[in-house]
Amino acid sequence: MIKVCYETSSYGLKLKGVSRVIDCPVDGFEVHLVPDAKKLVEKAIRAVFELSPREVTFDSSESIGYTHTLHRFKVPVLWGKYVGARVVVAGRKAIRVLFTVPEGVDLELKYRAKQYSPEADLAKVSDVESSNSTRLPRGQVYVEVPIVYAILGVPEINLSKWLLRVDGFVERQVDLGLTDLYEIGVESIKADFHCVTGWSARDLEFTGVSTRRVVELVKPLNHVKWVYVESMDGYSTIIPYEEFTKKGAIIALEMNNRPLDTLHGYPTRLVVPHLYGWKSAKWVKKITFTDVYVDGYWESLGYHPRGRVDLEERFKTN
Ligand SMILES: Nc1nc2c(c(=O)[nH]1)N[C@H]1C(S)=C(S)[C@@H](COP(=O)(O)O)O[C@H]1N2
Ligand SMILES: [Mo]
Repeated sequence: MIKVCYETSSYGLKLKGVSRVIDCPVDGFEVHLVPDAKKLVEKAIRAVFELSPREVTFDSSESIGYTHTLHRFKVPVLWGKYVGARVVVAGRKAIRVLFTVPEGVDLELKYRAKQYSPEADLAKVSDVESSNSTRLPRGQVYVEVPIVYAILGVPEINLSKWLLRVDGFVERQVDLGLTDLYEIGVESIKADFHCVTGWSARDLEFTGVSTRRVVELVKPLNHVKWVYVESMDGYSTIIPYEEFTKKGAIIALEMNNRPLDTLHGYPTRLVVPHLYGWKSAKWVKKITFTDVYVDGYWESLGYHPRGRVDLEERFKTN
């Protein structure tokens, strides 16, 4: 049922009091309803931790697209603290169970956790080209306006101190203010926006500096494979270099011809329309070109390293 577990974490989760995530792909466990998922959590805990759980309590369920469901549970441990458990279900099969271990809880694992490596999840090739088609992608429903998310809260912005840093394996590292960004040259794109939870917003217009323009400016070195993006609120995400530089990807300064409003990421956010929305980090402060894969906030909770909408890459599969 569980052959391997990965240990991971991310800065944003640490801000939420989670010190590490134990993420285990699951094979051959059917989940129809919440009680099945609860059984899986109880089994998995015994398989993974040196811990015999007391009452596992149900927290909430959420549908992710048409095909996926997420069930959340709480597993009380000592001192009134609890380990969070998440069961990811695709159709009727559990595909992952993840445990979020809080700061100050030192749980022994029954084996050595491994490091997730994204290669297998990226290898899935397809003849479907990433397209900006106006058709509704599989598993999505239209909403009138994009739903605002701020999983780590809305940061306070002091524009006089704000600079966007672009660094890592580049020929020229830069720090850019808002006027620098406008001077580099802005353009507008029109695109649909797709959140992995299943909603899509149509025909949003974003104005800003294309990621291709940024790449021309800093000149990433040949061995760059990943782009790690950090936000002022502590949020982070990671994008394959190849996807980051695709046409349509933009460091947005405006949405629908007005400066981004605070809730949508002022002063700048990334928008990569062909990837699920969590890759489009708001309140961006740093973009780092790198050769290694590291989980960002949602990737550390089992979400896909690439997140292409046309391939329905919602969760990791390995
Ligand atoms: N800093 C930050 N960026 C973020 C998020 C967040 O919580 N914090 N949520 C992501 C998710 S899951 C989605 S779907 C989009 C939503 O964009 P919106 O809030 O502008 O609608 O922002 C993404 N960028
Ligand atoms: Mo999202």
